[in-house]
Amino acid sequence: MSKYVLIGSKGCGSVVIELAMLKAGAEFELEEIPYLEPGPDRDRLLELNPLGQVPTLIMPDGDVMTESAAIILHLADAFPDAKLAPATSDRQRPAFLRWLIYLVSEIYPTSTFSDDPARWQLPKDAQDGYKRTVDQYRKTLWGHVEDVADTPCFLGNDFSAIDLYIAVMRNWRPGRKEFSQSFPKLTEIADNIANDPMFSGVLKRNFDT
Ligand SMILES: N[C@@H](CCC(=O)N[C@@H](CS)C(=O)NCC(=O)O)C(=O)O
Repeated sequence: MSKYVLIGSKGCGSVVIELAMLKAGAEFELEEIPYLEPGPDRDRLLELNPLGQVPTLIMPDGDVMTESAAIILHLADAFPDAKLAPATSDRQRPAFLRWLIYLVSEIYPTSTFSDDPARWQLPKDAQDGYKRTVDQYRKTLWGHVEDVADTPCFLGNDFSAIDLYIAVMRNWRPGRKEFSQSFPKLTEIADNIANDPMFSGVLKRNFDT
């Protein structure tokens, strides 16, 4: 095997990695699967990643990587010309690391733990209120990102993979319309990515926009 195999699903965090692969010019194959649906695809995914999450990446040497931020940092190392991350000596590097990890550890899990409250045994009559509370909290979390965001890229003039996350995650609940009303700088960053011919096709395919 000489290329990456990216296991992903429509509209998921795997789209961030697909965009990063394009930017890196990495050779990869995308395997889109219904990641939550019981069946052979999910069984195989669980063998590769016990959390059954996408993105799951099979490396050219057959090793497996999970966790989108780790995959981004790997791609940044393996394909430095793509500038997915500021160089270690760059003064933007600490801010990049801080907000990359914030996106995956603070904001991303608000989807995991509230998209389907029934999964977590929440009583039916509590589910709507819970979702509203989490949505409000997610809005607060995004607000902190908006407060520190620069434009046209999150880090100012320099593209980084954080821009890719924003371009993907703005489509998640409660949706990009509400997102654009609350977060103009993040919307500008996401629009710049969506208008880039390198990324526009993948974003259209995933988010029907
Ligand atoms: N921390 C992981 C989160 C990945 C994740 O939660 N992916 C979602 C799809 S967007 C998923 O697979 N959810 C299924 C689950 O958590 O059971 C990452 O950043 O890659």
